[in-house]
Amino acid sequence: MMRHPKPNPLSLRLPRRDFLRAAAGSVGALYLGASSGRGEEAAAPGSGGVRHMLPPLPYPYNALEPVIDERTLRLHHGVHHRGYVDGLNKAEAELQRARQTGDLSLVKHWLRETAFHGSGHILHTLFWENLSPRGGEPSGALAAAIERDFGSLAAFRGQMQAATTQVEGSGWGVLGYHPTFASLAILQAEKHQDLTVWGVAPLLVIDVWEHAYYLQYQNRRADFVRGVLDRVNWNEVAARYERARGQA
Ligand code: MN3
Repeated sequence: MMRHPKPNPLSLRLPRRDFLRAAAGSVGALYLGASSGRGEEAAAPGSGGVRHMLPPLPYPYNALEPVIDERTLRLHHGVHHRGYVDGLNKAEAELQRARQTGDLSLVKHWLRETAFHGSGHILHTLFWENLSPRGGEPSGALAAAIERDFGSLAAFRGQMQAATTQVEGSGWGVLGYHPTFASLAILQAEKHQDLTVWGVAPLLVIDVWEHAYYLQYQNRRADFVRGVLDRVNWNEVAARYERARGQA
């Protein structure tokens, strides 16, 4: 199997720490055994860059009791999270097949699957790593940023508690850093994704709201997109790619 020398920006850097400790009871250990150590494995060229793997938990299944009991955590990690990993690999394989055969009719469907399972995989991986048996309080630059952007740790906790509790239906509460605004932000995510994959750095965007093309192209959106793709500033895209790789 070929390995990419550089990590794909989409890939997760999953530390090998605690691997041995977690391996005994871990479903993920079976997958990690053959991997590069990131928990994601380089795949053949053209296939999307990585074959995704279920990372082992960074602690034993009973380590979070009584907040999360062992039965719940085994099911959540070993069945639900694994479902997202498998679904993401399947969607990326189908997209590869579409590129190879030229039958692009189901791209919308497989991108929806990519967004759903990709965001599920990323958010669950973060969730496991965000937790520890002991808990604690933020310190240093993060504590200062929380104070600056929310007023106090207590005020942050209040808003995070409300935002997460008030998610409509299934979803997530998220504390994020917004690089454009250089500030922290609390977000809600419904389901996992809303057609994004969390953690992606945008490199090239194309506006297809009607105001972007309708005066000139009316309903011929495809002609507009084709024209835009002929006018891309690839130097700018490459510069963004370099910056995004530096952040990974
Ligand atoms: Mn879940």
